[in-house]
Amino acid sequence: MTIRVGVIGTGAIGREHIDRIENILSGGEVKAVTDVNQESAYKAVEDYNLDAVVYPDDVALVGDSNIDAVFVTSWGPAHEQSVLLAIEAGKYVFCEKPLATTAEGCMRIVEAEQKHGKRLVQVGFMRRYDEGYVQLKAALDNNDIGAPLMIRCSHRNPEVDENYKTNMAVTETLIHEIDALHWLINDNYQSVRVDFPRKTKHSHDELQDPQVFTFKTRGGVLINAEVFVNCKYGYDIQCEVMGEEGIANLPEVASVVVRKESKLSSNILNDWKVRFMDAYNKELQNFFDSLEKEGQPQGPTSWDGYIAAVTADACLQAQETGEEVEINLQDTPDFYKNGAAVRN
Ligand code: NAI
Ligand code: ISE
Repeated sequence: MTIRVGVIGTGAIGREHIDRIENILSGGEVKAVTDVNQESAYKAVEDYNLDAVVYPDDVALVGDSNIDAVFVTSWGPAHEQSVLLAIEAGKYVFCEKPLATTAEGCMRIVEAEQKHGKRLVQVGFMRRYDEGYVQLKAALDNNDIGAPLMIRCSHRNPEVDENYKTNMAVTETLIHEIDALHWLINDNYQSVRVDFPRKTKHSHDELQDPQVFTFKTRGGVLINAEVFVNCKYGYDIQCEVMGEEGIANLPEVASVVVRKESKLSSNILNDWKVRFMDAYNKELQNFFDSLEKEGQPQGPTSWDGYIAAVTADACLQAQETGEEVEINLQDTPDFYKNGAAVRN
């Protein structure tokens, strides 16, 4: 079975996903594209030699009866509308993060999906497919280091452009940690506060950088998550879990270690596209395979998108107020209980 895909948003990650669907993965084929920048949509068709229709907007693309699954890779504020349209049309959806930019928006999607009666949506939290995170989770699930007590993690980008503002450290960047960490330890967040160390000279007026978020979970784990998006030296994702019996670290990306001229050195990656390439491939292959085998996606759910949005909203409030902010999730509907990591 080949899943016929329509892509909404042919920017950076839209093109990356088109490339992997067409050239790396099996089980999918891009048959339609759209972008508010129509030139970009036509260029994607040309660059990837697609046998695909270019539509003027998401309404027209979703209405195409030859499309089985919709990939939502437009910018965040446009996601909710496209996902709701796709659910209404009964199409499968792969939606890049964020599922929607507010918790209310995510809840509208959750409600629409439940009304449809079957899971249709997978959210692009690709770290759950990264080999390092998979190994770290297996060690924790296997009780290798006993009960987790503390987590220290970092999300560092070499630099960001001038449009990147303080709030985007949460909505664009920390959102990956927000999803990955509660999944790693099967726990939910209770509160968050944020501290702002001295600002790097490499930032600009509207971006406080770095930022340190401190979460408490319902199970009592303390999480210290640093976001530093002008760190200059590379793209670096770190995670250390301290347990009652030992410590488990996210593995470093494999890189040759060179001893030369009195120096010991190895490379650090510079680009998220490269760091998580295998994870993106696996998440999308899993999406296609699940549709074929199970008739519904098995990856991160709309409920995971909702958890991330509620938590992100609390982080934004913590940024603005300087206070510790409670994170209040609604109870998980039965519909999502097999897919979401839950401890209510
Ligand atoms: P981008 O700015 O390169 O591309 C977004 C594209 O969407 C642009 O071509 C824009 O014209 C188009 N667009 C905006 N509104 C639209 C609408 N209503 N209908 C159709 N097209 C529309 O951005 P990028 O980096 O590709 O990010 C896209 C999404 O993917 C964002 O939500 C971002 O957070 C997410 N993302 C996820 C990553 C991950 O690691 N999972 C990595 C990078 C981005
Ligand atoms: C980008 O939007 C992503 O989603 C990447 O995965 C992330 O690591 C990067 O920091 C974001 O800017």
